[in-house]
Amino acid sequence: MTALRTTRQRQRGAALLIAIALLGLLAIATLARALSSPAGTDSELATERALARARDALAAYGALGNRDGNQLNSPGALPCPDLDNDGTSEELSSLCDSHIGRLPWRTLGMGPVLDGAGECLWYARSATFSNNIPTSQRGDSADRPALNPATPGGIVEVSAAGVGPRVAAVLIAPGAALPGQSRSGGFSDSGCREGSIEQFLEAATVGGTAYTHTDGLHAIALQAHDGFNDRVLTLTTSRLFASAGARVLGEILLAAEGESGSDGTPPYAWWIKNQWCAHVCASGMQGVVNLADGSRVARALSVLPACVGGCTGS
Ligand SMILES: [Ca+2]
Ligand SMILES: [Ca+2]
Repeated sequence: MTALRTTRQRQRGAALLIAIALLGLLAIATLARALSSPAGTDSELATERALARARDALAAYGALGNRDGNQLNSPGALPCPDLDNDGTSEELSSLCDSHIGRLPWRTLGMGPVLDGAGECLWYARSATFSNNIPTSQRGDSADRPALNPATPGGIVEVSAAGVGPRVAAVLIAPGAALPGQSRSGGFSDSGCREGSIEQFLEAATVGGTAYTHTDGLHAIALQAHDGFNDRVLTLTTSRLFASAGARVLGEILLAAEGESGSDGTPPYAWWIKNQWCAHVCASGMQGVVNLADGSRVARALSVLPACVGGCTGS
């Protein structure tokens, strides 16, 4: 009898150990699953982070107007999107036949920029902000205006409240493929899935009017719903020229330091063609660039170009 009782106790002990082991495995599996598939908020955070990184890089690029840091392009000019999915901008005018495409992350000096669904960002710029427009032709026509803080953006922001302000550019996170959309299973050399723009970006209706991302003319800021899951972050003209204006003030300083007797007039075509003299003013010992949203960029400068006037109200 004693031997039988001992055997039963051993069996119960073994069963208990197995149960504990199974519970442990279940806990490990649950933890692993939680870590490998982020919750909705983590995915959304990844998307917001990608959009913000891309916007900062775009504004920085726009401050120089080109990748090489030379003086050929206008401060504030934005690159052509990547239209053939290799990560680089179509920089030659003859190859840039659209103002919407994928973010040219190689040209911006970034690695691949992915949203929370693992998709590459898209990007649209205002046609008038194109750095495919030669500086020598700026100010010659309505579609090639002088590029400065007063130049209006060409992309219309759309929210649930309706049509909003115009912006210089928009970054778009496409999100996961929706029913009816088909994207390649693999990735190209750029790290982005292949597929036409309609396979990534959608349209939405606000107040009875349909707006679409695929035309590159709208920035639709709406919550995801059936048939629409794009997320956007806009680059306003003020945010763009906060960087580009700082560069212009820096160029005045460099010109003044570089040549004895100089009044700081930058010796480049972009200064004249983009009418910067009318967009820099003097406030005490500071050079100031006023931005469209009422904010301003200022820098202490010992001299300012002779054509620069005093700031209104200072
Ligand atoms: Ca390309
Ligand atoms: Ca989408």
